[in-house]
Amino acid sequence: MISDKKILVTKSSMPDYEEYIEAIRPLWDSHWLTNMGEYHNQLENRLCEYLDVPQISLVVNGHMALELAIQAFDFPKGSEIITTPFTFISTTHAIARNDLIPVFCDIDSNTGNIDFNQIESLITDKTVAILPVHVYGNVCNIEAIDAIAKKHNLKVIYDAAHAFGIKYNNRGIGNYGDATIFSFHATKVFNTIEGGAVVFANPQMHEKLYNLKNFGIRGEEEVAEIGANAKMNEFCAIMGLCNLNHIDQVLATRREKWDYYRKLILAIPGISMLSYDDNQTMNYSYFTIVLDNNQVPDRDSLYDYLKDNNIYSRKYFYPLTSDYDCYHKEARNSKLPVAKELSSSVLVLPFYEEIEYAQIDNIVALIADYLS
Ligand code: T4K
Repeated sequence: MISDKKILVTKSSMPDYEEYIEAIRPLWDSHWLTNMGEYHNQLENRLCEYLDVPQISLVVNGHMALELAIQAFDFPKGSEIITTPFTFISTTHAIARNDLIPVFCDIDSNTGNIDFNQIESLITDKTVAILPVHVYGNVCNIEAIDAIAKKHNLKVIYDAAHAFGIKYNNRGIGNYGDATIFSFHATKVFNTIEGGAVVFANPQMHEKLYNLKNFGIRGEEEVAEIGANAKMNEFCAIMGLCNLNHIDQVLATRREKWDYYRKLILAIPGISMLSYDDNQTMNYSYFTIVLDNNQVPDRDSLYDYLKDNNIYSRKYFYPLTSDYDCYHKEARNSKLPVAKELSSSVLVLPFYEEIEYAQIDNIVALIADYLS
């Protein structure tokens, strides 16, 4: 049953062409295209409301959100940050590019998130922070992480690149930890083409980030910090404003399709899905299946088989970031058996707002046939 067209792992949500064109028209009058323009500011205000956070700082992408959020804490060079290896490479790079050392902690096989039970054993006198990821929009054990951080006087910086719009205990996910970052990349449930944002618990940190994302400039004749250029431009901000007009509908459609997909896929022996906390809402971002590792054929051959049938799933997140050449040295002594096992048995199947029910049926039937 080869699909006649390529089905990719995701497909960006976009507003109608006319809506976007109409929305960008004023830029031809103002000629103001970037550097904290009107639409940048409008999007910050609307996101504060939507994400239920008191303040937010937009940046050019999720990676710079993380890199600059870490920089804003002024940790001494060579300090250690405890983090997960089961993530996109951006998370680990953001630590290393701040001249800090990523210390990899194993994960929980039920959720894919950092295993909070193992964090304390990794703390040394160089540890300054914990950087967990709400992987696939699956909320970490916030209370446990918070308690460890308080006990050892550590900062908590959440990578919520996958967790747009999620609430935990009825509060926006950005309200937890000392900082939370979001990604608004084209592949995310909400996109600004490229984009990202940071939320800090301490409101004064937003001023610091404002400077850091604009070269550290404080005034025409004053540069106080070694900043970057990480400003979101007006075309991206307007894409965000348009996409935000439809986000509730996008999430409702995703939910219906997710429930349908989930029911079918879980009927296949040897396939499971990760568990989500009862106290969180979901954003239906990544449709991730876990194959029983004793299953024959294995994950990699299923991936290849689907590809031969024009279905492009992804092995997010394999390899572990600790296994890439540039991090191998740091990870040499880490014991990460659960992360290794999960990373070799997960597969993210195509899923997006516009996926058709017939395409879901086709994907599930192919998998069932191949595994039977
Ligand atoms: N932290 C975490 C935990 C993250 O997962 C990410 C990013 C970040 C931090 C950093 O945030 P950003 O700096 O990216 O904002 C993709 C995304 O580029 C990346 O944002 C995402 N995580 C990562 C998990 O996935 P690739 O290399 O797999 O993307 P690519 O180009 O293969 O695209 C995947 C599929 O998406 C395509 O097959 C089709 C679809 N697509 C792609 C693009 C670029 C579209 O429909 N439209 C598009 O414009 O990294």
